Amino acid sequence: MNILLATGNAHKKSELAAIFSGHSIAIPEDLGLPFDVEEHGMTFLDNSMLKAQALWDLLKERSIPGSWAVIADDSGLVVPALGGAPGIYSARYGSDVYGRMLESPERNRYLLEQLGGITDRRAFFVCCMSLIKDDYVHYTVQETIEGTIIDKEIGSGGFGYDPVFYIESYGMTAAQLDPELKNSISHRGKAGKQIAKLL
Ligand code: ITT
Repeated sequence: MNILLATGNAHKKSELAAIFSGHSIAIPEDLGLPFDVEEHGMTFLDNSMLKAQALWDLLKERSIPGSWAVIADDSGLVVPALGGAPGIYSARYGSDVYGRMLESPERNRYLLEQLGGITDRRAFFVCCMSLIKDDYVHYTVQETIEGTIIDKEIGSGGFGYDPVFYIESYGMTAAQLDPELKNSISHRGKAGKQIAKLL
């Protein structure tokens, strides 16, 4: 099946391409589609469905030939000791303070500053993934992976908050995991597996 991913994040694309390896994967850029949707929802669910619907509408509006399924993923890091932050604002965390989008290492430093003096380091990643196969055939699943936030970045794999997200049962950060292993246990990997079954 042809799958169009509602993302501009290259790391997500490569993780999702591995999860949906039996299918042909494209992102809007590959089809020359100008896809930039404002994520104004209040939950991962809102934003995931909003991105999927916006891309589905665009696909139809442009009459792109072929039979397509659209998949969107809204994800982020939730830290209970910070009241759930960065949560749905994970990609933009700290940008209100700095007046610009931060690079991942800067964002991780900002997160560690916010956690200064806090001993409860529990955190989890959330991934809400939506599939649209037809105007009236929509599916959404949401998954998590638990970990703790450590005081410095370790590892060079993955992306975003992976270097500060430590997974107890593997004794390493998400950035130290082999990509295949990350995909088999992560929030995105678990959600993707459910969506793959629905495909
Ligand atoms: P798209 O909306 O274009 O897909 P995005 O990066 O803006 O790309 P989100 O709105 O879903 O995606 O924001 C997710 C942010 O949460 C992402 O930029 C990372 O900072 C963080 N994040 C999500 N999944 C992650 C993972 O597996 N590892 C590390 N950080 C992750």
